[in-house]
Amino acid sequence: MKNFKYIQFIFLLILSNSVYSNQESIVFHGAYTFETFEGQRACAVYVSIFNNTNKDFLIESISTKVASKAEIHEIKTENEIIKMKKKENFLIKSKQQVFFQPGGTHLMLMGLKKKLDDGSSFEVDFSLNDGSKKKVPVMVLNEKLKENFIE
Ligand SMILES: [Cu+2]
Repeated sequence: MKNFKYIQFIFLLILSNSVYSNQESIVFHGAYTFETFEGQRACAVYVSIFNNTNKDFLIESISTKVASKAEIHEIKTENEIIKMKKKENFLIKSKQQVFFQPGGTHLMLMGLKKKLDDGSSFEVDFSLNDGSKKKVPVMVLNEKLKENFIE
């Protein structure tokens, strides 16, 4: 019990450092994807974005070393068919929180250059309209966890 409380405290500490104390910035937090199988060419990446600033940001492009192409996709239903559509850019308003998650808006990596292994990680670069670039670590999760995320 004592241990559990301690772990909780540590967790809150990490969370507060990485998200809430960054009052004057835009924070990309908790990015993840699922491990791929040999030969898999594309995968989706999910991330939470916190715009703690007083200005709007536009994500103009994304890139990563592990894939030849990276895009932002939104999910649209047309004639009862679910389709993924590329967004040319993505607006994050001042003080807005955005959650890319399974079943909704996501990053799509295409032309994967290698198999993504459970427990490994890689980086995705977000280019913003103010000229800055955010390097965001992406955790690769076990395939078996997928059913917990997608209903
Ligand atoms: Cu997609």
